[in-house]
Amino acid sequence: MALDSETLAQFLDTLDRFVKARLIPAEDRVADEDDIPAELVAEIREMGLFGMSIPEAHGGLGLSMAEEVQAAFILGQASPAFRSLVGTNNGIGAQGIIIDGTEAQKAHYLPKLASGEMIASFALTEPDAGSDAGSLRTTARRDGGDFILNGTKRYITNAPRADLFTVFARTNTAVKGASGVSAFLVEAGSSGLSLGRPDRKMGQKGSLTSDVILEDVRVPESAIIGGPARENQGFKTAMKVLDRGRLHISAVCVGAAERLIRDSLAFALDRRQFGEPIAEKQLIQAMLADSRAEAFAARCMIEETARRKDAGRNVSTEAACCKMYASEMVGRVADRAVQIHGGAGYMQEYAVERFYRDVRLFRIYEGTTQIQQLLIARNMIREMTGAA
Ligand code: COS
Repeated sequence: MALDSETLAQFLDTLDRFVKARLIPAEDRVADEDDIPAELVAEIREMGLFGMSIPEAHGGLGLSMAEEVQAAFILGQASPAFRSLVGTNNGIGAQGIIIDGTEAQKAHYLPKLASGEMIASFALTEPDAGSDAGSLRTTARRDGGDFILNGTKRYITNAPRADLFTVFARTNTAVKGASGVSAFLVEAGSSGLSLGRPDRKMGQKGSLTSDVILEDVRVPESAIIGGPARENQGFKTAMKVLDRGRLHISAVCVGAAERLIRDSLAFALDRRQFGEPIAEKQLIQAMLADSRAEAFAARCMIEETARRKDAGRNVSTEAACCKMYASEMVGRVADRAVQIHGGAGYMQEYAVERFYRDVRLFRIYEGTTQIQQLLIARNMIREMTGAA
């Protein structure tokens, strides 16, 4: 455990109260303005939420995976925009440095990411490289002790807010697949780096994404995560980062599901039809019970996988199982939540309408359900046949 149990309990309790008192009441405003008010960003920073999983030695809270998922269960109860704001600094934006970075990279960037002074972003996806991430086309051409980056990254979470990008680019153009890719740390404001217009998304308003365009962006070879020795090793960094990220997203799905269930139950107890609250109707009860059981199952899978990860085990398969199950689960729960609300569930006055759109993304980003299936089955075959 990174925190003693009393400190952890206090932190989670404070987070729970903050989510209920400050974040949930601000959800409609965030959705309307497609942005998070500056005063809330400041409060989120003060609570240390940008650095939850960054090691204490570098200014973070140093939560273990088991602890981080507990925090994500709580944070996931509010609009995903809030989680997204801090998600890249705790997850895909910072973990590459934490897992594979040099001591100098950690010392330089992690304290600023932990405090929220810098926002990090993970730039892997491209217009023609989504699920097949290894086919990315962004190039990094060596020029003496530097590299020159060219390419376009797409749907990059937090790009409009980011100060630091982890850019995956092909350093070996002779290789088409994953083995010719390196991970570079590129700061916003670098000459030749620009952003596309913020994307207009189906949901998750307030979580900002855009293209990142690289035109002859020059970086030193020391910008490779892990230093020049890790040239062409960047895809492995991406996969390790995603293993952890998928577990985190799974926990956020559980948080959202628990919120949807709570809202649905409250509505069903209040709403009367045929002379009684609809919560007394067995067909409504069946939906509530299915949702509760499925959310509980996902919670248990995630807690167990997080424990295994903290114990040093390879959890690629389990993390993919969690991501697949939890993201599909919250989709079903959101659908039932709208159904339980009836006509009201289709109206913007009720949070379930917004969550129904928001949670759709969980089945897509950080690896689609189909990619999780592919990973799980591929690992099963390898385990059975003993193939490396
Ligand atoms: N941890 C460490 N190393 C890993 C790894 C992991 N979890 N997964 C793969 N690797 C290594 C492999 O061992 C392999 O190394 P060698 O070349 O030394 O054998 C290398 O990385 C390439 O892996 P693989 O052969 O599995 O690459 P593929 O091109 O077949 O890609 C998938 C595999 C499809 C799983 C990958 O492209 C993927 O995850 N796609 C989805 C991308 C995604 O999630 N995008 C979301 C964007 S971020 S929001």
